[in-house]
Amino acid sequence: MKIGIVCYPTFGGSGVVATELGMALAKKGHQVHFITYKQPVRLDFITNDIHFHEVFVEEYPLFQFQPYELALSSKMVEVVEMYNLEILHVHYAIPHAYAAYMAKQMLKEKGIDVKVVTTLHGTDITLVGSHPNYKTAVEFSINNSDVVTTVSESLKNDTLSRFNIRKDIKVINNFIDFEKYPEIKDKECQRSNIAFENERIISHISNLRPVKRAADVIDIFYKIQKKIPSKLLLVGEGPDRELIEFKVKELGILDKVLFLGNSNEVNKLLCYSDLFLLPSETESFGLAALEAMAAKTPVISTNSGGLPEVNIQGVTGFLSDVGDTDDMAKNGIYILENSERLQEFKINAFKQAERFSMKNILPDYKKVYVDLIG
Ligand code: GMT
Repeated sequence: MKIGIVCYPTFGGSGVVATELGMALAKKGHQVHFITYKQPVRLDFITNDIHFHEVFVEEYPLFQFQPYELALSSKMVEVVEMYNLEILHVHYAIPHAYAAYMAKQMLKEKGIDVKVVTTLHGTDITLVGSHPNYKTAVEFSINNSDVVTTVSESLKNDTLSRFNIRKDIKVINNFIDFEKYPEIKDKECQRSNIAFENERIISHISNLRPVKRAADVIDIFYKIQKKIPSKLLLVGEGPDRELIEFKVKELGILDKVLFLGNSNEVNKLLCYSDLFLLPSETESFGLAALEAMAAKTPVISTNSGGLPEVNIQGVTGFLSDVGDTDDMAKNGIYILENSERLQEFKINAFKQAERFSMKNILPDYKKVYVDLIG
């Protein structure tokens, strides 16, 4: 098959899923064309079957905002024509689904019938997409995609309740490429680089936007480390970084918190981890939690959005109400205070992650494509 993948190329979950999907398809011999404004950060696999097409928007003094959607639609038309693409798979509705609709119409005029698959990821529905500024266009482009998928049941329900949707929505969960999670726990993962022998290692990975409630991460860690000697690894960059750095300093725990910035090797960082914190306001799925679980790390999360579909209460970790940092700290201490119990949670987390392995999920996407193009 010849597939165009449109995504955000940055560290956000939707870009990660789109890139992993493209690489997996290319490994199976399909022709994959990434169409976006920068090479995707997780693209770490080169073959004849992977192509990258940069969408370039030239600055012009008249424009206050650069017309990215226009340039993206034009690029999609150009690439579909040149490489005979059969499918455009767009990740994140804004503005990708709308730009794909425009490309489809332009191609129709040339007698080309390209199929559009839209995968909704979360904030394109919950936070941004349903805002009155975007709602009409998002609803229109969902209804005019050939196939629509969401990454969780929860996001499907959110989409149906916030928009007037006439299309069937398929749920295809996010997935993990287990080849990237080798048995590195004991061999290469030198915990002594980071923590003393008696310390537990706690981690959080996100783009530090307000929806991630990074200040709650600090609160939870502060409460845990009073009872259990521990270190906190913070991976990611974003608007709340300064706020939490300030908070860490104010609480006097600067020596226990490592700010590691963005990383595209989270699997290697997670190998150190005993516990993962994800106290988000909402998560359509929580790919970061799944990545932690694939690295045998139990998860303390909120119970909002799609998180209960990933993290199982009392088995792979615990879920609490948004903002209830006392409960999250209490649960974290419960897991960490007993080594046997911690080991059990680690094994359970890994087993649950295996349910979302790429080999289980990839066939669902392939079926969508095959059903569309025959
Ligand atoms: O929230 C992020 O970190 C980025 C965002 C995105 O779209 O890039 O993530 C969303 O998509 C991920 C992949 O499907 C999901 O795992 C995240 O839960 C979702 N984020 C939210 O719903 C807040």
